[in-house]
Amino acid sequence: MRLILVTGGCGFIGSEFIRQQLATNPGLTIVNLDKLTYAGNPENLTQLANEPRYIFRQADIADPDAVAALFQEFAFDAVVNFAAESHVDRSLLDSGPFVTTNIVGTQVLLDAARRSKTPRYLQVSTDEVYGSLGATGLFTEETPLAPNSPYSASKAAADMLVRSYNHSFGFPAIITRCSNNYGPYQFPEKLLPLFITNLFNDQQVPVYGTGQNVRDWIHVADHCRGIAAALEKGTPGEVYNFGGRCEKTNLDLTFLLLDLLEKPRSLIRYVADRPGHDLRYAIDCAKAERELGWTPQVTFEQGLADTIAWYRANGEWIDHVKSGAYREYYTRQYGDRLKG
Ligand code: NAD
Ligand code: TDX
Repeated sequence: MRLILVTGGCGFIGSEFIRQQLATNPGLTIVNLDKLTYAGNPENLTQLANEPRYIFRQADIADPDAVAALFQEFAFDAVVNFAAESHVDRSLLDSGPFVTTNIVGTQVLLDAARRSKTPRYLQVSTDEVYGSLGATGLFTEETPLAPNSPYSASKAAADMLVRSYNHSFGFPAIITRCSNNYGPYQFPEKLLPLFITNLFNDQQVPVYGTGQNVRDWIHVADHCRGIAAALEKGTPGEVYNFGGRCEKTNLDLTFLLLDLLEKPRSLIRYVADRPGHDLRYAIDCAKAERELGWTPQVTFEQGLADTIAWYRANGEWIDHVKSGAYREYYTRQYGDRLKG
């Protein structure tokens, strides 16, 4: 592939994908279409400022005219759709932007790609579309969709649209569903960067409920290698799950962070639970391993140590991100439940 459209490339995972794929594929050019919402940060890609194989366009994936113009300008070999409203807590405060970007935006992209006969389309989805697991079992690609939050409902709706375009029109689309990502450049509204950056400043960390919810952690570089493998080797119409085989309760993860950062457990603040909080996510990624030749490579121990080191070395990035709009969200989400 020579020319790929990446949407949402200024976010956490999209920016990793762009950095990784340009570094490993010398013949590849990437066009990044991003609206630059609160989560889209051009600073995530400053290292590509002088890279001729990287082209940026600011636009909304839900704007049919802007998207059509882009497909007129370029003949893409593939589209990888990362662009989304991605935070569950924000979807509980206001689901409108989730419906517009995640559902309508996907429909606009699908139509533009179908009209242009783009040979490959990859929808970056999430394990949250499967709902919640009990104490045992794993999500497979056959697990029925049962989304529980407005965020996951909007991602599941997008997946259904992608599925229908493949089924009805033979449109060559693939869906990938991944578990919780961690790594550098993650916006500090998500658990790990929020807790790491709060603890740097001896601020409290808000654990929802009793902290017994389980997430399956995967390093963002492994997720992006999986997406690249699915793009190259995946079968249109298929779904591929990616996970890290790394289940942790939120409380155990919090204890681990406190130990690594040498902070006292008194900084934990148990706050009211997230409404509808999914108990457990865990992925069976055997299909991706079997059919794509992919497997997660980064151990959680190493990945977490590297992630903490990255945030320690990038105080300026954190200061810029934790600016005015972030403070407004933080106050709205956590109110006076936290000190410091
Ligand atoms: P993010 O919130 O860090 O980044 C989202 C990016 O999309 C930002 O750059 C933002 O500006 C852009 N964007 C938002 N609305 C847009 C619009 N209407 N038009 C164009 N651009 C728009 O998200 P992330 O964590 O990098 O997640 C990327 C994708 O991966 C999402 O689709 C998400 O559902 C999926 N995913 C995330 C995780 C995770 O753990 N973070 C796990 C599985 C799947
Ligand atoms: O302050 C917090 N306290 C807390 O206990 C936050 C922000 C989270 N949590 C809990 C909720 C979850 O059980 O930590 C866990 C992880 O929360 P998030 O980081 O918000 O991630 P999650 O809701 O699991 O969703 C993530 O993984 C799947 C991403 O945000 C999604 O985009 C992805 O699809």
